[in-house]
Amino acid sequence: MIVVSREQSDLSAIRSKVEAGERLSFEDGLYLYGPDVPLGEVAELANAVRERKHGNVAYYNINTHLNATNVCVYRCSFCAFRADLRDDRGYRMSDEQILARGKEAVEIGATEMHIVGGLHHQMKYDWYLHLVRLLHEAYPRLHLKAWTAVEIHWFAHMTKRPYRAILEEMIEAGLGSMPGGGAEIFHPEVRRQICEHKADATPWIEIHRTAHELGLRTNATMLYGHIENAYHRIDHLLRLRELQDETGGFQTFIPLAFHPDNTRLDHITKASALMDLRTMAVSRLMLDNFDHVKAYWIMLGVETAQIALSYGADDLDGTVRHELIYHDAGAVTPEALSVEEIRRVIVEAGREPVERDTLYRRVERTGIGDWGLEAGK
Ligand code: V47
Repeated sequence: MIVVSREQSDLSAIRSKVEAGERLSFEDGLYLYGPDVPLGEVAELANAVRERKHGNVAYYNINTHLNATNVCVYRCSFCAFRADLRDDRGYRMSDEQILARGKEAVEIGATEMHIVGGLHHQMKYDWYLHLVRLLHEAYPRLHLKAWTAVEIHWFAHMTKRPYRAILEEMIEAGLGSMPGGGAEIFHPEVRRQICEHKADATPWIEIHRTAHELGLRTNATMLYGHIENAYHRIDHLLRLRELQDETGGFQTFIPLAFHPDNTRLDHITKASALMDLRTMAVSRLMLDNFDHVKAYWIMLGVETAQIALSYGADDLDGTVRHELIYHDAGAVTPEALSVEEIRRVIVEAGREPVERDTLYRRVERTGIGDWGLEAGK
């Protein structure tokens, strides 16, 4: 339960708490979003926490995306990626196409494939399970970070089986971890307006709790810059912090700025870079029990992501290939960065680039496809 007290916040009290490693309250979070607090001050505090946890290191990985279908039963108002069953834009990949993506991933030296997609009206759970098994059997070293809690909820609904049974079967087929999507904004006031029918906060949290109990590491996201306000954002962060206290299973938090193009919310102006940076910094400060905060360059743009490395973020996600969700919604970032480019972005920001695998183990490389984990990891 989120406790809201009558405590008054001010910046010097917040600074003392951050310096002493004490936890910030709901009111502190709201205050940090308020007009009285200069962004530079929030950044300084977030950067202190980031450097306490990670020194000067900034992480990246070599990764690729697979969205095996965009056909989706849900109609989230913020989504430009989904298509109807009979839409010309609708697609579903064949086994050959999926395997070709796996082959390409291994050839470019990727350690991770991020797999999410639509909830196809006609495809049964077995297709989604088969897809994981197919890729894992062909490319066992490729870590499959797959399915949001919304997808797991849909599989459980289709099969009338518990989340645990679905997750156990997916792990057996080759699932390595879960991405943090589908969280959007947990507060029902917002959620019922932007994604009314899909899994709400309770199953999202329960599925991540179950995944953590089964030893899966997962991520968490927050979609901001649409109809929500600071109250909803802090509520969202504290619900995540509460589950992390209980399980410790989250690895990374990723704030995601809403991109309005081609969505039903296209009248909304995209959040400014200042709002992106404040959200990054406030997230770092509120989520004291999360190891990592990611500046997803695809969503932020390379320049803002680079600056975010001094606003609380310690990770840029990866080189990325075949990203569709943001590019369909108007993102103008490149389709991929080369390893040289992502390392340069980090070095230019004054940080030390470290290649990691999905579980944040350091990767050592002697060639593109020739990689191993640092000794002892
Ligand atoms: O859940 C969808 C968001 C998420 C739009 O775990 C949109 O490492 C902005 O979760 N504008 C999917 N956002 C992406 C995601 C993610 C990304 C990178 C890394 C990780 C990770 C996870 O994208 C969705 C939704 O919140 N989204 N449409 C849009 N128009």
